Amino acid sequence: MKLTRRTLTLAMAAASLGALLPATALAQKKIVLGFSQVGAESEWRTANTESIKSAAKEAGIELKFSDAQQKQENQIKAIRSFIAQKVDVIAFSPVVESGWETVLREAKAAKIPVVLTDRSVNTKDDSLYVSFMGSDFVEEGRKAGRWLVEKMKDQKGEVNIVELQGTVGSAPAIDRKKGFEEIIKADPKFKIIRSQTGDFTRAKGKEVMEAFLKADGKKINVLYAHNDDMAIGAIQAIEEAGLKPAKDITIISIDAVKGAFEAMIAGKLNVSVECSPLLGPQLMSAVKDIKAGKALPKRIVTEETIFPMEVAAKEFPKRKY
Ligand code: GZL
Repeated sequence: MKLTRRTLTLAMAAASLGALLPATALAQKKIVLGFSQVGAESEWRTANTESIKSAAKEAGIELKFSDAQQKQENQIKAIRSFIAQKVDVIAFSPVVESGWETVLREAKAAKIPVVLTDRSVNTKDDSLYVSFMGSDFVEEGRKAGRWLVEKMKDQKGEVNIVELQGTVGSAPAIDRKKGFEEIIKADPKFKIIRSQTGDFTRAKGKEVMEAFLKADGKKINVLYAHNDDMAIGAIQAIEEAGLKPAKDITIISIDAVKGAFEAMIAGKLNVSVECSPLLGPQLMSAVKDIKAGKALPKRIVTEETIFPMEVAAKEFPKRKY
């Protein structure tokens, strides 16, 4: 490129300006995101955490990450710490729906925008958060119910269902129950004879299923588990009771994590409704939009499907979580 006198002058001016400004001012200041995660209770959660951490790295966003070990008080503490550190944006997956308004008002007073991911909160004041991105848990419950109604359409007698609920008070537990019951109530042959929380974990899912089997063993036709981890724990209990999972007891679950595909391929789980944990890239894009002053939709719904055991082997190699 031929250097004209003008180009040379401009280049020298830029160089001298650069020498005047501290290097940091020249480098784009990194966006700082404070993220409070529910915990590490399930395969789904582990995949969700991985998605958030890798997407932050990819996006060049500084991530301050906190694991609340499924305790709301730890999430509130983490959010207050992010406020004190004056992060640019706060995001979190609320372990339960209620009890957030005070701390969200503190974030609002500090002028720090908040994004809800995965789960939502109960609040009348939706100015307390910019956007909620995640699955439609009611629809996930409906998908589970519709699959069961279709599977049992020729069944004449009663269909006795036991239900392993997710964490008490959490949006997925409340809404997955609601959606499932909305569908099965159309036919009185479907009866939920027992329903108890397994807190989304394998260990608790196994423990509660052992109690269900002890109380109602032979009467149980169907298990509806709000996530795969509890279903996998329950499968162990069913086998230890001398019964065949997915044959003696039809098993319906939600998440579609790797463990669910392995169980379906082994013929031990009938179906898993997809609930994608891969929210990281969408969250980082939202964070950048917020910093750029762009408006965000209040609700961003994750697109999902359902995987019956018949397609598991074909679909498994394509799965990303
Ligand atoms: C759903 C998520 C739930 C998963 C569980 O989006 O909040 O929490 O279904 C996880 O596996 O523990």
